[in-house]
Amino acid sequence: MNYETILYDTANNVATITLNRPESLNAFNDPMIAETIAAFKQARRDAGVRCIVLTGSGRAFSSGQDLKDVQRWEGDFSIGEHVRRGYNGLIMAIVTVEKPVIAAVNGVAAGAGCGVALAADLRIASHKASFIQAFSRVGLVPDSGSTWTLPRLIGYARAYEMAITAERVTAEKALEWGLVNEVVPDEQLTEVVAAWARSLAEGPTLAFGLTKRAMRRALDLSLAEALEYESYLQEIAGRSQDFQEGVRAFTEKRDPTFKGQ
Ligand code: LHQ
Repeated sequence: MNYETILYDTANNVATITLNRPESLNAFNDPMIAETIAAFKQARRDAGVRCIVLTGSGRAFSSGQDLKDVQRWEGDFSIGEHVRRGYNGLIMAIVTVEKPVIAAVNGVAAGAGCGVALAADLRIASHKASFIQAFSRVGLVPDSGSTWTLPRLIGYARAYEMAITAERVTAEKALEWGLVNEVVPDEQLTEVVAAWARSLAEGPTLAFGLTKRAMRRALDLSLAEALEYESYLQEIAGRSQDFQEGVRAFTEKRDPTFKGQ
């Protein structure tokens, strides 16, 4: 597939999606929203892809909605429909793909760009990264799932503070708050993310995908319902080649070779 606003690359069972509008700090215009959704669908369909990395080109992860596009919107333009048709689909594409998604946060993630980073399963941040719930700077409410993800990740008070102050949260603060999994020196980000992605792509990726489904679903379930859903998914994982291989490797005292099947 040919993309104009993003880069899509696969190597070693890892798909890397790079937001590629560096002149606007990777602001989302309509084509970039559509192409990022298409890229996640492409990665979902490709059985050879066992881990997905999302990052930005240049010095930013993403500055959110392209505000220069906004100025061209006509009077009766529906922002609600724009969000419904665009960002909602993008967030759902990220959270429903049953493969681990790593956001390699290379710089600022603002507004919808922050929401997109928060939708990933893991966030590895450069020490130059920062997170800004910039929506209120332009008189809007958080979208792109931020009202759902942010309080779950860092608690209500901090989430609300980020939303109403729209202040920059540094990578170090984000680590302290549990917003990111790891912070690394900028020059090591690519290497550290590649090591994470390689390790995940060599893992029992069927189980990783089912784990994502279970944990995301459990956020809305009672304990009794979650226990039942775990049993259901364990039935599936327990029939996988990876389970057989894992047990065999343990008894043979060697490292397992997982196929994600
Ligand atoms: C940009 C942008 C940008 C265009 C930097 N657009 N060009 C949903 C539905 C409908 C409507 C609206 O929104 C939403 C959801 C949202 O995402 S709302 C939040 C939208 N985003 C923002 O409010 C963030 C705007 N950007 C900034 O506050 C700053 O650029 C940050 C803090 C991200 C980075 O600051 P600096 O490092 O100082 O960079 P800069 O401001 O100098 O930007 C560099 C260039 O990028 C500059 O262009 P220029 O031609 O002057 O060099 C900016 O105009 C451009 N740019 N963000 N969102």
